[in-house]
Amino acid sequence: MNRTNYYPETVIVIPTYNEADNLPKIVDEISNLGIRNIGFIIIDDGSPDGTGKIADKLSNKFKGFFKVIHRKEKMGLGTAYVEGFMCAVKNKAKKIIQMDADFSHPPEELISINDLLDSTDIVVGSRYIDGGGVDPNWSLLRKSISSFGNFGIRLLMGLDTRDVTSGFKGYNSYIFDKVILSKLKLKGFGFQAEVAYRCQKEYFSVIEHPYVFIDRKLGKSKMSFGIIVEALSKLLMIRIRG
Ligand SMILES: Nc1nc2c(ncn2[C@@H]2O[C@H](COP(=O)(O)OP(=O)(O)OP(=O)(O)O)[C@@H](O)[C@H]2O)c(=O)[nH]1
Ligand SMILES: [Mg+2]
Repeated sequence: MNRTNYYPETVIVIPTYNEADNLPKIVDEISNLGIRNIGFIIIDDGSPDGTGKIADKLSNKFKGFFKVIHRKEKMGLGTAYVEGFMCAVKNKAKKIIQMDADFSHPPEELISINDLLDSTDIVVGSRYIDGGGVDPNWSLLRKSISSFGNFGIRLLMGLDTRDVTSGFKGYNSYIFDKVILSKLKLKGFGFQAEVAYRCQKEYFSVIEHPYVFIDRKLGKSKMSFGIIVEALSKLLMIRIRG
């Protein structure tokens, strides 16, 4: 197959920072789901554990579309997604699905998300609708922080979507004609709500698809207090300025 002339129908966009143990496993699971004409875009921020090199090896092995974007240092989830989505659009992907590398987003749900994208503009993997949920091992405190945080951001931004901080989402790529990627501002997990806000302003149709968020088994979380402060302060500014 001539990979230079090969356009994927569905592209899975995965940002990675120190995911050496997870990345090969998740690519393997996703590849075996039987989704037609699937491709991958991995955005690695110079992971000290060698995830970038592992991604290159996977790219050489994979038969279809597989791009690895290497950035020198850790620059945040939001900017990684922007580069990944831009690359997907440039390569004429029809559907773009974002997910984490750490198995918190169950790969098997991709089948439904991919199918649902035929009947709606956007699909949001949702923890906060019937059938969705979070890891049963979470303490009541952690569950409360997560759901109140989500509810607070939803209220702040005036969003209809129930799971506004979801990082498990699919888009028909034409939405990025209206939601201008270079204008997105948030670097951390608040990026998810910023995209949800921009999509709602353009009246795109959204279907929420339930999934259960499972805690990572391998590797470490990159969530930090700074990322939460960024989300709240910048989202407030976006809401005020529109
Ligand atoms: N390229 C890139 N990827 C990142 C960055 N920060 C996190 N990631 C990746 O983004 C995904 C989500 O990051 P996690 O560390 O799991 O953060 P989280 O899901 O918000 O936190 P947990 O709930 O603890 O898992 C994973 O695939 C990470 O490897 C970053 O700055 N750059
Ligand atoms: Mg995670």
